[in-house]
Amino acid sequence: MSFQMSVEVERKFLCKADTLKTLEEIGAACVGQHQFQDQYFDSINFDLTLKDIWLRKRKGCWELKCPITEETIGGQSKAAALCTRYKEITNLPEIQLRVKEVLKDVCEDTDTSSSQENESWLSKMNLVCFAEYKTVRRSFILEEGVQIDLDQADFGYDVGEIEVLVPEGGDVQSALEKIERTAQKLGLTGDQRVEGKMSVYLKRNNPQHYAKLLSEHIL
Ligand code: V4E
Repeated sequence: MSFQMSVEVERKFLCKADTLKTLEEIGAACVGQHQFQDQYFDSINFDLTLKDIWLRKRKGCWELKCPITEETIGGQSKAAALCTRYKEITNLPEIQLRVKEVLKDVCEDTDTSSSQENESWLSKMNLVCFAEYKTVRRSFILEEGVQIDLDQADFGYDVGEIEVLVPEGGDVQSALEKIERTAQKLGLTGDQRVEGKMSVYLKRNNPQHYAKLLSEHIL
């Protein structure tokens, strides 16, 4: 059986007053604006996120982001260090299998095979929603496969991201190069990773878990 799986390579950046003007000047095409709500789920002891595994529901669809293991991150360039790479899984049975595998020590063995249509699998696996927010996103395309999103989260945080989706087994290195080229065109100069929405959300709403994720080098 084959599952939809890709690697999302992404660099976040701070939105400035002139970011929209710069996007226009470099010829980025606006491909639309939409709003969505994200709900993130974990066990009450945060067994998933403490392993850098992020389970969310967006627009009625389930998504799981997991760290990639294949690539050696050590010795990477400064530009590559500013990017995150996560495996993105969108097939619900595959998501359930992976979550079950991570939670196997803290959760009874549950049969989730009949839980596709409803959300009973969440309670069977003792998963609860720990973060919920809405985002207004404006998306732009610069070169083929390179998307730039400007996000406004409803809790008062704006952030941009340059994103390339690499199909499984595809060329992550070339994605990193595309992101670096785009960052240069946008005039991004900082050499610090920029915080994502979740980081800021947890800092404000669950400082204890935020501190734990920081100390485990997950955020
Ligand atoms: C992977 C991750 C989290 C899940 C949310 O991922 P993110 O890409 O930040 O969300 P969003 O809304 O932009 O999703 P998209 O539409 O691009 O799929 S929450 C924290 N992480 C880890 C993480 C990290 N350690 N550092 C940075 C800069 N980002 C994310």
